[in-house]
Amino acid sequence: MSAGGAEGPGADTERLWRLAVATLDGNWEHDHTVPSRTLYPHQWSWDSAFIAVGLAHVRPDRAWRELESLFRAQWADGRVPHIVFNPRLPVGAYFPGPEFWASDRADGAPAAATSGLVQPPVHALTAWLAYRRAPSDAARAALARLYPRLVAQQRYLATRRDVGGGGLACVVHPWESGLDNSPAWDGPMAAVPADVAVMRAYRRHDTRHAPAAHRPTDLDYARYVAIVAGYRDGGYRDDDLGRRHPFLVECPLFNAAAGAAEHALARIAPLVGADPGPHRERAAGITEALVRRLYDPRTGTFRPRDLRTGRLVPARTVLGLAPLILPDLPAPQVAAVVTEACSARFGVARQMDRPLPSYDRTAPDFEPLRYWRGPSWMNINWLVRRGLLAHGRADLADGLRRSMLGLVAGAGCHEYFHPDTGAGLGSPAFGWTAALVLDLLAREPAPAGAAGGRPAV
Ligand code: 9WN
Repeated sequence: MSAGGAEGPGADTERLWRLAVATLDGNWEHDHTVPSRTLYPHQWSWDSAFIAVGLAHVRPDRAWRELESLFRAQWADGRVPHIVFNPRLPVGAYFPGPEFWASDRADGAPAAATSGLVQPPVHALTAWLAYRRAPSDAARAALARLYPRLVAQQRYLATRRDVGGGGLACVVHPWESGLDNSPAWDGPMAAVPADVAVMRAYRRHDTRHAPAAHRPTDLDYARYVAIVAGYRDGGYRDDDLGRRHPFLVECPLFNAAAGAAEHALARIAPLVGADPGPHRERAAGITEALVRRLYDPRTGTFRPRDLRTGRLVPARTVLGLAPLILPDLPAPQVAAVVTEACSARFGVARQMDRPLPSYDRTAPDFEPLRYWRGPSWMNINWLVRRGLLAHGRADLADGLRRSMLGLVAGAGCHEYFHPDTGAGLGSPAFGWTAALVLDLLAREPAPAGAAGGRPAV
């Protein structure tokens, strides 16, 4: 394939650009972009963040509407819900739907029906990138409106979710990690009491649109539903979680996103008349806590910590590479993570056929078709590529970029991809895949006021 390859941009670039824009336009829904018209027809939190990065290249006004519509559904305590339900859709358009989450019964929930969980806080980073891509008075005004909400999002995570007391936020459900059925959660999930028979009472929506063999199992879903039900029945309150909640994990990707958010807020603050100092301090604190609590010197990797057992989980997943996005990650950890990324487990190289898989390719339970247990995903590859660039590995970042574009050139804007064959899997018209392709294709930001964004063809 030639899209954005060493041979330079060409017809393939133009074709990809058009496909990506058409995919984003097709998924646009009055004030947000749906991840997928079929599988995920509502608004998802980290999807909207990634999507805003792509929209900033082509429809900057929509990038801000995307983020602002999400943050309008922020709860009083600062949490940004992982799903904002579109009231125009019929009951059953997604499971579990608004009737299951019952946010209207919880204190501090917004007027819109939402879930009560969060997702990785990549929004401040993407707001900063969207602004840098298309700076304007309107963009600065949008940033000024978003800034206090982004700060409140961080405060919620740093206070209500620091259940371990060590300076990191914990996730209370695998859905909060964004990598729902990653092998990283197998141990913590096995401890969650659930009976697969409960699923007889529900109708799964996902397996109507994707093969069951690609999706989490019914037992996974029984546990997902059980964890939500317990949290919901406690009013989605976070006090005393350590005593009563069955799933509590500190995730390296989630916390790396929180650290990157503080770095981004330090860049945004002067633009909106705020002090960047506290953001820099908090960023340093998160990086220090990540290294102290989640870095495993024995294997040279970052791993999630299960707060129920106090132990790091054994699986080596792509989550462990995410701390690379922190510009202040210390050199020994940078070197170790780059070594892990370049190992046979993940295969990063200057010339690579396929992007990163979501799980260690050499693991006996690597599953190339099942969701986050093997397949390649654009958002994770995009984050790791940013991390490689941040730490001076443009050579590896370029290999990753070309392999990512090769996937989409071959298969289209799919949700995820077979890690060996590159076949497209899941939804065929997926929002963040399209958005991040635009970001990979675009040149670096044009100077303020210049027309930029579209690749030379
Ligand atoms: C549950 C929307 C979301 C992504 C997640 C991905 C998947 C939902 C699901 O889809 O999760 O939140 O129904 O499987 O795992 O990362 O945000 O694209």
